[in-house]
Amino acid sequence: MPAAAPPRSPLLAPAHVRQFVEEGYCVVEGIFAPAEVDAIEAFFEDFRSHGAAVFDDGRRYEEMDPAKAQLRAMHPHRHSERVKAWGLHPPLLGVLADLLGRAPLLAQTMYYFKPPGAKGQGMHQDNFYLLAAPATCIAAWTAIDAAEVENGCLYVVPGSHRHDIHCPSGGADAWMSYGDSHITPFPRDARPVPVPVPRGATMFFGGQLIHGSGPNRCRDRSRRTFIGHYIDEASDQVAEFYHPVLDARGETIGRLRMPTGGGPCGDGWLGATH
Ligand SMILES: O=C(O)CCC(=O)C(=O)O
Repeated sequence: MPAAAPPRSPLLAPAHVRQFVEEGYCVVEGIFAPAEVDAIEAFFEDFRSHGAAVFDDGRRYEEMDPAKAQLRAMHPHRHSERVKAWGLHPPLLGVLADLLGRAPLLAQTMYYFKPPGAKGQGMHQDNFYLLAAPATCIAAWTAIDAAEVENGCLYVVPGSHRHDIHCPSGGADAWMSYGDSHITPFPRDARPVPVPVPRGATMFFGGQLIHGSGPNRCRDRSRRTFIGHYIDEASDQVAEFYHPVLDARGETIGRLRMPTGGGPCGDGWLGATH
């Protein structure tokens, strides 16, 4: 992580970099133009209505959560050039490069529909799953609906990006029990704060930051989000689920290893996905 070096992206103010370095996250506006946000929304609404047919390779697309009524699409960039282009959107990669201090590589995309009544996601750290090393990973989380407490925005523990990975230890989530959390019980000194994100803005957070989301308590408002997870070009490994990893041109990075000896929490968690 850079020591608050002056950002090169015109979208990133020094205050964003400071917040990212000190608290582990920041919210940046204007990475996707309003028409691009509309296009992302329209693509995934089409998917909701018509299913896998909207992807370039149609029926080969596998939904992760069919039983949960398409709560999310997993790795859609592997099946659509349009989604890949959104995941590799140059202004997005520019901000990621500033925050990482190195070129980002795309490891994962997701689209969350999070309709009214959907549960949230338990508290976790992304690099527990990605196992990127020696550098960690980073998320770019773009709100398609304004995300607020009522519709289930993210909660984060500011400063927890400096923590090591918390290994699962069993027991109930002492903060809020929804979704699956690998952080059980919740660390005593952790104080989660909600992070509202306006439509079209992008929240960035580091791979060690403890985060999760609340349920969508709205009757008629979704909390849709387009998410990319990236590793830094200095990484030499990432978990199997995230291969193939792509560079800015969409080319596969062939040199990355898949960890085989287990992460900091041992072999039993290898292959866990969030
Ligand atoms: O959007 C959410 O509710 C959870 C997303 C998340 O945990 C992530 O992108 O790492």
